[in-house]
This record gives sequence, C-alpha cells and structure tokens, in this order.
Amino acid sequence: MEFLLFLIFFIILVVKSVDCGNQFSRDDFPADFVFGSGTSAYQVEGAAAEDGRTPSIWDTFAHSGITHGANGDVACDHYHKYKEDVQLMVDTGLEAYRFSISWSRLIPNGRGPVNPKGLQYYNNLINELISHEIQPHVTLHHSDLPQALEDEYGGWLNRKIVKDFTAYADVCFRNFGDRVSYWTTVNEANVFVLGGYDIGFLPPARCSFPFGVNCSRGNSSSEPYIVAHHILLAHAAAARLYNKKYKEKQHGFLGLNLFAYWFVPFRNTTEDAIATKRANDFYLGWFLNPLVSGEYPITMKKNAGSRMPDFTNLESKQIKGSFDFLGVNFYNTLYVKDNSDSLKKEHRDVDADMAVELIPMLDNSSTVEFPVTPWGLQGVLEYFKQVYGNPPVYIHENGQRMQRNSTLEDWPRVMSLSGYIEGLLHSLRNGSNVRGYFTWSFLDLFEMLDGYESSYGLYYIDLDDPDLVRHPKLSAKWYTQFLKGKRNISDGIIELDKNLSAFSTAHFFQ
Ligand code: IFM
Repeated sequence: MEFLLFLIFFIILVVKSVDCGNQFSRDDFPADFVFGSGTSAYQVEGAAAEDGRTPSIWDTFAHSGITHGANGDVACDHYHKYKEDVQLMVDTGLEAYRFSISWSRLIPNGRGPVNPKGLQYYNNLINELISHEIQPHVTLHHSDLPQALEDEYGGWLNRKIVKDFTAYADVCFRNFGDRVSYWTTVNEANVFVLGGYDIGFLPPARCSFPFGVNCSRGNSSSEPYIVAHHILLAHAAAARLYNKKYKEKQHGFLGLNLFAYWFVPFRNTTEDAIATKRANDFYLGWFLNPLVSGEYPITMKKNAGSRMPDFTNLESKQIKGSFDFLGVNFYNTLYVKDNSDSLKKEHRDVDADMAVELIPMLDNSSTVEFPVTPWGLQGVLEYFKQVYGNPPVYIHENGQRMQRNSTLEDWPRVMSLSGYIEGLLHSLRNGSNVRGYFTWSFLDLFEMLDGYESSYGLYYIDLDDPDLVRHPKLSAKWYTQFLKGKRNISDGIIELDKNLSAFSTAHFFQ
C-alpha cells in the first residue's frame, strides 16, 4: 500500500513538472513587452446604482434573467475595493492592468454632463495604478452602452452613435490621457455584433426568427452589418480626434479589439480550405480589411450583397490605418467545415452568409472548457503577420474557463497559461509584432454567458463572504513566479499547492 501511494505521488510529481516545468521566463521577453491581466467594468465594479451611475445594455440584459438570474449589481465590488485590488496586482507582479470605463458611470445620460463621482473613481483607480508603476490599458466600450442611448435612438444601430461615442472618448482622453497611453475603442467588436444582433445571446439581445434565440426584436439579416459599420466609423472618428487633439501632447496609442479563433479545415478538401479562409474573413477581415485597406472583404460583400453598407471614399480613407495596435482575445481553436448550401437560402443571417460549420476540438478533461492550443494562438499571430502586414498586437485576453468554486488548485489554468506564454515566445522569435499579454481574468468575475457559474480568474472570491475576500489560486502564484523571472516553476508551486490544499479543504469541504 505504501509503495502504491509513493508511486502515485511520484507519477503526479513527474507529470506536473513535465507539464509546467517551463524552460522560459519573463526575462526571455523584451523589457518593453508588457504582461498584465484584465477585467471589464460591468463584470467587476458593482455599485451599479451608486454615485450617479445609470444602467447599461448589459445591466438590462443581466436583469432579464438570462445569466442564470445573476447580475453585476455587486460583482467583485471593485468600485469600493480598487485600492486593495491594485495592491493585489502589485503582489502578483503585474506590469499592466486592462480595464474598461463604464460609459454610463462617467456620462449617465450617454451624452452631456459628466458625473463628477464617476470621474473621481476612474481618476483614483488610474492614480493608484500609476503610483505602483502599473500601466493602465483602457477600453472604452466593453458591451455596456448606456441604456439611455439604446432607448433614445437604438444605440449602435443609429449613426448618431458615432458622434456620441466620439464625445465620450473626448471626455476620457481629456481627463485621463495624461496618465493613460493605451486606449482600445471597442472590445470584441466582432462578437458584440454577432452575439448582440445576429444570435441575440449577448446584450442588447437583438435577433430575428429563425436565426437567434428568443429575441423580442431585431433583424439578424441586416442589423449586424449596420452595427459593425457604425463601430468602424465610431472607432475611426475617435482615432481621428485622438491624433488631432491629443497625440502630440499625450503620445498614446489607440486600437480596436477583436475576438479570434484559430480555424483549421475539418477535412483535407479544397472546400474546407476555402471555408476556413471565409471564416477568417467573416471573423477578422470584417474589421481588419477596412482598418488595413479601407474596404470590406470581397467574400463578405458578395455573400451579404446589399445588406452590407458601403463606405464613401472619404470614410474608407478615414478608417484605413486608423489604429496603432490591434487587441486580440484568444481562447480556442475550432475546425471549419464548408456549408455552402446555406448560401442557397434566400433569407440569411451573417452565419448563413459565412456558410461554414464550426466544430469544437474536443478535450478529454472535464474541468477544462477549452483545449490548450498554443499553436492556434501562434497561427493567429502568423495570420496577422502574413495577411495584414504584421501590425502591433496585444493579446488582450487569454484564459481558461473552469467551473467556479471548483478548486484553488487550478492546474489546468496553470498549464494553459504556461503553454500560451511559451507559444507567444515562439511567435515573437518568429518575427510576430506582439507587444503584450493579458490573462483573462484578474478576478473571478461576473461572466458574460453564465453569471457566476464559471470562472477565469487568478483570484477566487467567495460570493457568500460579506467581505468578498480575494484568494489566490495556483495560477496567480505561477504567474508571479514567471514574472519574477523564474524557470521550472512547478518545483516551487508544489509547495504552494500543499498550502492551498489546506486552505481549499478547510474552505470548501467543511
Ligand atoms: O468574460 C468575457 C469577456 O467579457 C469578453 N471576452 C470573453 C470573456 C470570457 O467569456
């Protein structure tokens, strides 16, 4: 029996050190490459009705019961605990923090008067970060358009949004730009339009039969194209404003963020190879082609026809080159199977225009949602290099979804983190222009699709604890060691594992 126990312990030890015995460290990356972690306003701040904040489309969405009855009213209470959280970032060794500004906290009506308490909060947070030498990377829109603008004129569906978004960006640049150098206009522009206006499973939950899921209003055939068009125009207008009015003095950088899958042909056929290219055009090219060359991809124009708006010559010129960097959120690699039959239907949504079937790569581990595919992340970076001229890229989000409360010993997340960071190093050495990496997420937060049932965080928060104390997971410890320049972190982490085991046992199984 004793021998058996020893054998099991030995095997675990070997497996763990092989998997996470990283031969690389932070020191292998350039000094100006930045490592951080991220959150977004609605997912962590809480204080939803405090100090003048008004609801966003995400509040409305969450309160409709869609996210398992959960919402972001309190979330991680980051609004009140930001100082403590910044200290935690210092302890973790973060070099940068990616967060978003809640538009409806800063400008409660969406346009017009600025809320002094909102201004104060973001000034405090930014000052706290700067005083600890943590670089703020700020997103202006993370799925949380002020509900006031949605109600007034349909939000992103109306071209008026371009003016209001630019005015909001102006408030941010003017008030925070002396300390913030990295601005992202819109998070996951592609997922926002697909999830919010085609399938309807994300705010503002618009879609039409038979495409989406239970929407009471919307038009999946046309609205996603209109909204994407307005996002590009609003992004370009904000970039123009920044370059004209602030760049010379503030020396900052501005970009747009996209969600990226790496796509692999399902079968070794010409049809699937072409379908894979088409999937890239619909997911990335939709925004990247206009940003890089001023035009939508030819496949998209062909398949969507008159539903795809046109740019005027002036707009096309204004959008082309309107970015200093691109933000990429990467979680997963998928197979692509041709589904050209969908183009025979007269009534189509974006999905049918794309004419592909996306197939998950199954993973045999039950605790992990996404198979770890560093080569997929490398594929995306190579694609940006070869197809779009190697623009500066920040990996704004990368992480592993696990069940919340499952355990503080999040080995699958450690392995994912270690695998992706190593992959990134290979991409860098291969000439990719990647400038930074942010784990998603810093804290276990209110999740887009399933409220508090899943988690991505480096830190766990027990929602039943009135103080919402933050508890480091193994992934946080691993990241700290990595950032300190350590190699073979697994050796040290096994010690940590023991300490955490004691905590987990006491905490979860009492
Ligand atoms: O939590 C989300 C985030 O808001 C946007 N990107 C994907 C994350 C994980 O689902």
